[in-house]
Amino acid sequence: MRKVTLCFLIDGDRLCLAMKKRGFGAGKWNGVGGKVNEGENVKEAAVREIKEEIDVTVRPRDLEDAGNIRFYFKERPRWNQNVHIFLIKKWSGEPKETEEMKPKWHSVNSLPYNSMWVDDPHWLPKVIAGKKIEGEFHFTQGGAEVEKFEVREIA
Ligand code: 6U4
Repeated sequence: MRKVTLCFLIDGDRLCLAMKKRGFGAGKWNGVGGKVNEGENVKEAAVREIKEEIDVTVRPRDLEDAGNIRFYFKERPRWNQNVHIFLIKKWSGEPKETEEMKPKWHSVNSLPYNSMWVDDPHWLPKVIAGKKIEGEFHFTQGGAEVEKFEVREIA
């Protein structure tokens, strides 16, 4: 299964989400991340994607492991992915728009869930609250509908 990263910068009660401008999940507000390349570990991949997608520099030790979720797409098993989630409280630089993503700070109390992946309301509040999670979601309709899911708090 594809191994990918998903990273959230958090500053008090503000969360940085980025609008994906192209590719998988285009048009959605999301965390920052992408595929883990050959020869990279998950944290190296996260650091690279954050730099490429919003031009922010993060040290590997400042990536807080918030757990992982496996996403299964019924009609498109090639999209199945194991997403490693990181919460980040320390970084350098201000998020900037790139060819791939347009970042924006959002209040954690009013996140744009209608323009996010449909699974996010089921687990993102836990991650923001500092919980570590493990879960899985089974999608139909190419990711538009959740058929069944489970999210467990593991720390
Ligand atoms: P391309 O193919 O160029 O778009 P890349 O930018 O590396 O590649 P991709 O597809 O590898 O992006 O990564 C997908 C991103 O979307 C990862 O950060 C994980 C995230 N993601 C995938 N499914 C998600 C879901 N159901 N809910 C969610 N984020 C998801 O919140």
